[in-house]
Amino acid sequence: MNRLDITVVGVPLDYGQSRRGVDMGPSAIRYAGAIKRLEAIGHTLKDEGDIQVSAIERTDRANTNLKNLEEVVSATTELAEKVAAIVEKGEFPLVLGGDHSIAIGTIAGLTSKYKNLGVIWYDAHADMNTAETSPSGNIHGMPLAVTMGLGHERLVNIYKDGQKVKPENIVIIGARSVDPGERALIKEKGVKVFTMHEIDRDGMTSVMNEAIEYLQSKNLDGVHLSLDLDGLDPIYTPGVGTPVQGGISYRESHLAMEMLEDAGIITSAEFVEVNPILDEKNKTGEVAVELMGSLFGEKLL
Ligand code: HAR
Ligand code: MN
Ligand code: MN
Ligand code: MN
Repeated sequence: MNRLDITVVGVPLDYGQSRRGVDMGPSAIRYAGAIKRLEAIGHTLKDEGDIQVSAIERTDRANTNLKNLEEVVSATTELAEKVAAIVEKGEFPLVLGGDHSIAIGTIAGLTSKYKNLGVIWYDAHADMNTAETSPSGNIHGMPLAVTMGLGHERLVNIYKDGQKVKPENIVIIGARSVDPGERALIKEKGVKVFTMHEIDRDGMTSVMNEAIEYLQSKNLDGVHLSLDLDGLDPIYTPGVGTPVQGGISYRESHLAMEMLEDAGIITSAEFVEVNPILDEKNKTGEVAVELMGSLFGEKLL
């Protein structure tokens, strides 16, 4: 990989879902050595610290079934502005979560530079619920719908109004827990999904080749990797709030990252859902950093 100017932003947000603790994710990932690991590859790192998130949940609830909407709107708005400033300087944004609702802000900010952005969503879940279809009211189950312009208007209009990414520019990898409303939306919008079935049947090499070729056919000016650590099997990443067994393996995940690096298509990344309270001695934070190593060009030999 070319040497990159990587700018790190942490988002200690845990209000997009119901289990506290994922707000400590950015610390856990830093503590696992993210900055030094990427510097050792030859990249230049700048850590801009964390977005401000209130430690105290608001009690004046907005009139909606979406949990903690105000907190999520304020953190993702600040994040979007930060990410926009980073890409405008020609730097590579590396965002540390936080729950997956933060992707609403990351992706919104990316659109200040990228006018035809692709997204790889590495996740056990599709995160394509809207307020109407969500079984939980948890906003971390909604960010991919929001980036397509679907869902609560406060979320859809963060940073700028409406759709940020075209549905046909999205690839989901690792899905194995998809709600009925999400399934309908995937079909209706034509989102490309590689479930665990395709990974089992065809192997990760074939899935990644197909995913990369698919995105390369779309005339994109950038591709964002949104990696939810629950995409991996919980035996490798136990420190996540919504584990789903039967997931992507540790080696398959390294391979996926290495193939993305070889393809040279990734222009921004985020690593989300690391919850140290649920983790075993920061194992999940460490896996996040190891995968970053492969994504940013670390070689075994
Ligand atoms: N689909 C379920 C919901 O909407 C669970 C979503 C869990 N999401 C994440 N992010 N952990 O992938 O509530
Ligand atoms: Mn908190
Ligand atoms: Mn997710
Ligand atoms: Mn998930």
